[in-house]
Amino acid sequence: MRTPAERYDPVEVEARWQRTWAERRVFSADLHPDRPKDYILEMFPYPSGALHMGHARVYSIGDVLARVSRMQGRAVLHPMGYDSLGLPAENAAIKDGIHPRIRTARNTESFRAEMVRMGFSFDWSRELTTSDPGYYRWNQWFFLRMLERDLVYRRRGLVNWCPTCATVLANEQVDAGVCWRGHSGVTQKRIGEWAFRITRYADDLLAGLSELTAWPERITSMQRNWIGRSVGAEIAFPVVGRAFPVRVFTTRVDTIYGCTYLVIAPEHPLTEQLVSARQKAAVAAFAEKMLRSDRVARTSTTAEKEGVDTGAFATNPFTGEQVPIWVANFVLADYGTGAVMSVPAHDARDFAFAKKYALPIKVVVRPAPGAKGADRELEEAFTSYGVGETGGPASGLPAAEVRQRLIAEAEAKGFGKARVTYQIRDWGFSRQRYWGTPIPVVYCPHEGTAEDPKVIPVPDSQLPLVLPENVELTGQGAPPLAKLKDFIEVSCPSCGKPARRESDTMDTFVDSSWYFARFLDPHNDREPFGAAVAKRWLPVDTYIGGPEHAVLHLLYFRFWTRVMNELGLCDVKEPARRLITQGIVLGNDGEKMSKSAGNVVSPGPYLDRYGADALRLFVLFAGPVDHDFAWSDSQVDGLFRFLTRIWRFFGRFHGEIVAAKPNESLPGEGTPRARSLRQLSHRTLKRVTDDIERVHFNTAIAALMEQLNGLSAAMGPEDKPLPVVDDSERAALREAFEVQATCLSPFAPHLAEELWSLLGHERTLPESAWLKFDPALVVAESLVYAVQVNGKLRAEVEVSASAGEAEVVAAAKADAKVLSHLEGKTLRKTIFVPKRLVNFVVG
Ligand code: ANZ
Repeated sequence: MRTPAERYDPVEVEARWQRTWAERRVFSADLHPDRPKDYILEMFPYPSGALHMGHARVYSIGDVLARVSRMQGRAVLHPMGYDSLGLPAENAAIKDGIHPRIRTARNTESFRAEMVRMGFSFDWSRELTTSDPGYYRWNQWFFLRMLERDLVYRRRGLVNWCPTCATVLANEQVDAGVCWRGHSGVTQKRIGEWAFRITRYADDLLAGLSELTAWPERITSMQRNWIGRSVGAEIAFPVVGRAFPVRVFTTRVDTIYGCTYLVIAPEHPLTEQLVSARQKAAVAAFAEKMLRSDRVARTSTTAEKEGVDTGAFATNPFTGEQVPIWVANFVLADYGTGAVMSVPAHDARDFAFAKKYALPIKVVVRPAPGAKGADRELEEAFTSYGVGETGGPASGLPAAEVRQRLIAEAEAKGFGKARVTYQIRDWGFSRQRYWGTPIPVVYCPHEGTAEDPKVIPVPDSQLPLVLPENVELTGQGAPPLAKLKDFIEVSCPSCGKPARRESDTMDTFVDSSWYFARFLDPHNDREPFGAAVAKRWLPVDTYIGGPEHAVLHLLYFRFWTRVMNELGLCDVKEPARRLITQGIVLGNDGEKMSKSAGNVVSPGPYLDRYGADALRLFVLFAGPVDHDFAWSDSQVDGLFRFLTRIWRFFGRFHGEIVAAKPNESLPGEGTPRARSLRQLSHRTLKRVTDDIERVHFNTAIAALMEQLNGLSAAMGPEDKPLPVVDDSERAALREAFEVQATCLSPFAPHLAEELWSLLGHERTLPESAWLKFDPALVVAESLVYAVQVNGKLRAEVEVSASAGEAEVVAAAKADAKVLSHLEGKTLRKTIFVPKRLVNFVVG
């Protein structure tokens, strides 16, 4: 039997257990094919310079769940890899000339080493990195399958362009004119690009949200808004003197009798065709200005409404009235039909615009008679559904009914129909950059034309299409791959004549859209992953990561899973059953940790000084998982002291503990101290088990601290001689340490393992079972009151901690010894000191 060392040396202990876990392969997902599965996944990192505290936090959260689940008898899949393609490595290369592949390999090494030092229970045999051709060849394979199904297509249109990143961005990657990498000044540019038809799944992605009951509401509602389903009608207004109509999308066709003008987006293809000669220059200048302005700013409710008359007119198909057509900033080309019918009396934007440009306002809906504002002149748009008075033939009916009738009429007469539109756009994913997956197509001018060459897919047999090495990265001019003759100039896979390869690469969000499935089968070189493993492991049971991905990755991977489902690769449609989003780690100064703020704390130095356990405890104890918290040196130090206190306490009693005969003391037996030790253990076990289940890790750790305090209080202070203990107390102490090691193991796995082995266990904690508490010992907390009669201690009574004065006094009076001192005397006064004593003053 080993004896515990005097001083706890985390660096030595941690490295030793990490070696043992690795040698015994205790974190392999394949150990127990017979057990129920639990797939626990944290968002994999982009391997930038070094692991930071945000990583330490998210992986610690996942690791608690993985370690407990394993001990609770499930087969746990807990893998790790690297999202290693993407812009930062390329941008860094432009600065210092180090090839992205070299930098990425270096960073990956240091990430792995630090994650191992953190003691995360990953199944390292499944490690993957997306810059490996063995991984991204399947991106290419998916692309080809999607091309066959018309789920991917080439389009030419206005795209978001970030001048700093020198690339196109998806709508999901732009927030209020700022790109997802933090650069402002995103503009619109007309360019050819590739897009995934995510809109085909808009309804299904929306419907699926209601099944995601274990996702934070905040995330599902962000996705709902992003998809932005809107039910309305499309109505064609013939343009006066032209052969074509302007089609508008409206959710309030019931107000169409109040339409006094149309607005068409300045960049709408019809705008140029309908504009009058007199207004041509003004409209063109306005369109040019809009191209340079930010799309979010343009449409914000507070933005100044601006527009120009096109000089053209359209006919309201219901009334035959002619209304002017304007262009304005607040109408977007890519929503609905890119044109609106304006009803200034009932829409706030239209109202502001009409006031500014003196356009007519016509009221067709009024507040019900007697309702607030019913008799007032219109000072602002009345946007609710009051009483329709000029709905034409449907006048006077409720709005919903008016809508139905008008749509029916439009359909019958052929100038309109019911229509649903979505805010979500197809996902533009081609990037004009180097460090990404090459898009496997070739442009053949012989099968198409020189201006419009035919797109020829690269055959599967030529995959992977490997990213060339010898590239010059300048961040300027044509995309890097376009400058590589050897790569670009190929013979067409179909006709064999000279053709050109695509020079764009795929957005990095493609890589992360399906990596969770590749972890099931990372070495498969025949298919992305096998059907049997998919059946065994999908979906992810718990997914943990940052909420900033709400409408990016967390939307894309739901789309991709639907595609994989259609391809017959898996039978689930939703990738993750439960989602946990974590808060961010702020710097010492309370600001978000970032290089530019100069407040980055990296785990390395703390690992050297305090070890991984203290660091893990800190990030888990600092607050609830979804809250932000600030880094604090002194708290890490405090948690390290907590661990060393456990160690010293354990050392003091180690001799007694190993001398204990197991199961010596049964409930109800043994000394009062043995009984209260046992209650403390079982209560702690219950609290920690329940708290982990609820993902309340900070309170679970608090319960462990209380356990240690309780133990110290029961066994006397450190500087006093050891109390004499009997067999029942020895057994109770042993049980206390078994509980402590078990409960500590998800948070501070190394110290826990050391305690566990010093208790004489042969198997490691991950190979052992989570302990079960005994309900009989988890009675409500109790308190002991001293009972005095005229200031003299006569008895002690134990009552429930929640007992009030009346209950405590009653219990005190019921005690035989107290009773004997009260008998025959007059009770003059009862003094009650909460949590401590009752004193009966008698005379
Ligand atoms: C007439 C009308 C009258 C409207 C009224 C509203 C109130 P959601 O719910 O977001 O789908 N709209 C349509 N296409 C637009 C575009 N490309 N750019 C800017 N606005 C556009 O909003 C639908 C409403 O937004 C439509 O219904 C249209 O204005 C406007 F009392 O049509 B409405």
